[in-house]
Amino acid sequence: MKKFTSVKDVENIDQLVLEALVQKKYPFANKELGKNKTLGLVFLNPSLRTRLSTQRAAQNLGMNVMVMNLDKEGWSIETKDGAIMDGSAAEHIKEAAAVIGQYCDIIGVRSFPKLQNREEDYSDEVLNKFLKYAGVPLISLESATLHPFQSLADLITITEVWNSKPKTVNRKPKVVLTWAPHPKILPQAVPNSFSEWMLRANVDFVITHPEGYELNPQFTSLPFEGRSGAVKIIYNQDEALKNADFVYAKNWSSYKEYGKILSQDRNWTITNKKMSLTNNGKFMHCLPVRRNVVVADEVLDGPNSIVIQQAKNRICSAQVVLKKILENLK
Ligand code: SN0
Repeated sequence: MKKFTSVKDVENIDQLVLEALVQKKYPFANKELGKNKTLGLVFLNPSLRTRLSTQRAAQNLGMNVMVMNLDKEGWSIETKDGAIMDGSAAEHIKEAAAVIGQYCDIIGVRSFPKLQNREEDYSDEVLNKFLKYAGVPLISLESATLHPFQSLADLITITEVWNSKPKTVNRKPKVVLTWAPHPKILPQAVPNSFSEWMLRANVDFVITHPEGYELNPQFTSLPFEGRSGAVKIIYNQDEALKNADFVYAKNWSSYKEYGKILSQDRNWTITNKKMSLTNNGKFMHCLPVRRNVVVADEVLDGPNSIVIQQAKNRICSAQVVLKKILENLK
């Protein structure tokens, strides 16, 4: 593997999940692989799970790690080509990325969208300029449009839980991604990414959201090799939740009316009553989560919540990808 910015960088996702589960079982089996190699993690936005799990994964592989909160600790960065830099930005991304590339063997970058201009956000400028100028393999720690490590951890978790069921269950799991209310304007990266991974996974995938929250069709309706393609979108949440094996809740702001909050409807909050419509479904969320807005305490604290297992799987998700990139460096 040369980079990890989307599911498209993965040759075989089922194989990657199996290898991740091997990394989870034997976390120190490859601790010589990363010897004398350095991972640089560059954050332009806050992080808890991504920062710590990626660091832990790199350490398990014997790597050194450097972390920089570029937004708070670095020079303020200019990203536009041809900019006349007589304002507040002191350094252009061309030099910043190239210099960090001199210090690191692999670079991870987190950069959220501004949610003001759709074209600008969907050009994923920071990620793509790091790709262009860093000169070393790049991993996305959540870009303006995608969060591939999260989606890989989600698929690992679904696989683990589903495979632990008695072998008499011989069908695909039904996975429902549901929009949920939130007080703030949030990116579409997590749902975009979850959708593009679920489209390629061996699951029945449904998305439910109020009208106007349709995601960029680029991530929900791509037809491709061997699998059928389009995501089922159901606007009635109760109907969508029927017989779900996994309920993945997440808020996002509108893609159509870009960056807008179109609904704050608390009828979309995931409660025990909503979960009772499912097939004893498991509750998932990428975290951080707003309790009693996105999901009721009773669900999050209940026996069917697998959010902590999901967060734990961020380690083997990052570790399997770093392992594949390190193997390719040699
Ligand atoms: C981010 C998002 O993309 O939705 C990161 C998720 C992994 N979440 C938030 O920014 C939540 C912020 C909040 O105030 O709840």
